[in-house]
Amino acid sequence: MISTTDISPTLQQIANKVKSGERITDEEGLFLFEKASLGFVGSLANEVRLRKNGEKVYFNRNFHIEPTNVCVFSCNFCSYSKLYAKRDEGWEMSIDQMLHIVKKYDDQPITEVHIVGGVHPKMDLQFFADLLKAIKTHRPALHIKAFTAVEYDYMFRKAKVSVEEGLQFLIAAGLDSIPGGGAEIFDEELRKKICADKVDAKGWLLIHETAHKLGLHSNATMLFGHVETYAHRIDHMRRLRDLQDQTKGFNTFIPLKFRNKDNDMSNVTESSVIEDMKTYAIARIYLDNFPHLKAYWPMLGRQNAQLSLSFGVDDIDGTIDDTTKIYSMAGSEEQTPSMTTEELVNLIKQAKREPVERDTLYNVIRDYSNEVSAELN
Ligand code: V47
Ligand code: SF4
Repeated sequence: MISTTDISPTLQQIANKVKSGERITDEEGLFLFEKASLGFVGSLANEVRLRKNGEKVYFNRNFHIEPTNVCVFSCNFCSYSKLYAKRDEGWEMSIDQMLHIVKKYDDQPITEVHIVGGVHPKMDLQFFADLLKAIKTHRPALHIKAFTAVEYDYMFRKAKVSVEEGLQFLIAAGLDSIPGGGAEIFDEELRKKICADKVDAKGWLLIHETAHKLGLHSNATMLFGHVETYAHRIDHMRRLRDLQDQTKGFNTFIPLKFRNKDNDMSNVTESSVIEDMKTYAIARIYLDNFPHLKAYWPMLGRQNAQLSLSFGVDDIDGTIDDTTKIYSMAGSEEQTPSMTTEELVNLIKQAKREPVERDTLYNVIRDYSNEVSAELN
C-alpha cells in the first residue's frame, strides 16, 4: 500500500485515480516518469496488474523461426542492419528448411510458432503465403504468429496490394496473429534518426488496425532506453491506447530494452534496471485498456524478468529455444535463450505467483499453481 504521507498532492491525485480505475492523462504519465519513485509506481502497477490478471503469470510453449537475418533496412539500433550489403555473412532459409524446423517439434506440445526476421527483397508475399500453407498442412493446430508490420509493409508494397488485400491473402494461407515488432518509437523526428527508411508510425498503426478489423489479434512493442525522452514514451503509448480504444485487438504490450552490442548505437549507454522496472510499471498504469504486459526474458535476462513481475508484468513469453538471434547478436543476457517449462514454472513460483500456460490468445492450457514441482528453491 502507498502511504498517504510524504507524497506530493499530484502524486496523491494520480494514486487516487489509478486505485479507482480511472485513466491517467499524458501529463500524469509524464509526471510519474519524472517525479515518482520506483516503489511508488511499482505499488500502483501492482494494483492494476492484480485487478486485471490476479496472481496469474502467463507463458506459452513456442519456438521461433527467423527466415533470414539479411535486411534491406538500416535501423541504427539493429545488429542485423547493413547485412544486406555483405549478405554472404547472412542466412536465408528455404521453405523446406523452415518446415524442417517445424518438424523438429512434432512430438512436443508446442502451441505457437513465432516467425519474424530481416526484410529480404527475394522473400515476397507469395513465398511467405507458401510457407504458411506448408506449416498449416503439416500441423494445422499450430498457431502461426508471424511477421512484423515492417515486413508486411514491404511485402505488400512490392506485391502492389493494399494492406487489407495482403492480410486477407495471408490469413487464407494460415496466418493467425501478428507479433508486436517494428513499432520502435512512434515519434516522427526520432524515427528519422534511428530507423529512417522503414514503415512510419502511421503505416505501423494502419497495419495493426486493419488486422484487428479482419479479426486478428496482435501485440505492440516499444523500444526504449536509447535516445528517446519520457515524452516520446508517453506519446508512443498514447497512440497505442487510442487505437486500442477503437479496435480492442491488442493482447499484450511488450517494452523492449535497447541493447547496444554490435550496432550503430553502441555508444549509447543501456538503461539501468531501475529505469526498466519504472517503464514496465508506468506502462501498466497508463495502458489501462491492454489486457497484458509482457517482459521478454531473452532480452531482459531471467532474474530481471522475475523482478518485473512486481512491476505490473503478467506474462514472460515462452519456452523459446535458441533459434532467435536478434537479441543475442545485440548483446542480451541470454546468448542461447532456452527455458524448459519446469524452469519457467519455478521462476514464477519463486516470485510467489501462479504459473499458467496459455495459448497465443490467452486461453488456459494448464494451470500449474497447485502442482508440486520437483525443484522449488
Ligand atoms: O522490432 C532490434 C527489437 C524487435 C534491438 O509480439 C531490439 O510476442 C533491443 O518485436 N535492442 C523484434 N531490441 C522482436 C519483437 C518481439 C519479441 C518478442 C515477442 C514479440 C511478440 C515480439 O526487436 C524489433 C526491435 O524493436 N530490436 N534490435 C536491440 N539492439
Ligand atoms: Fe531490419 Fe528489423 Fe533490424 Fe530494422 S530492426 S534493420 S527492419 S531486421
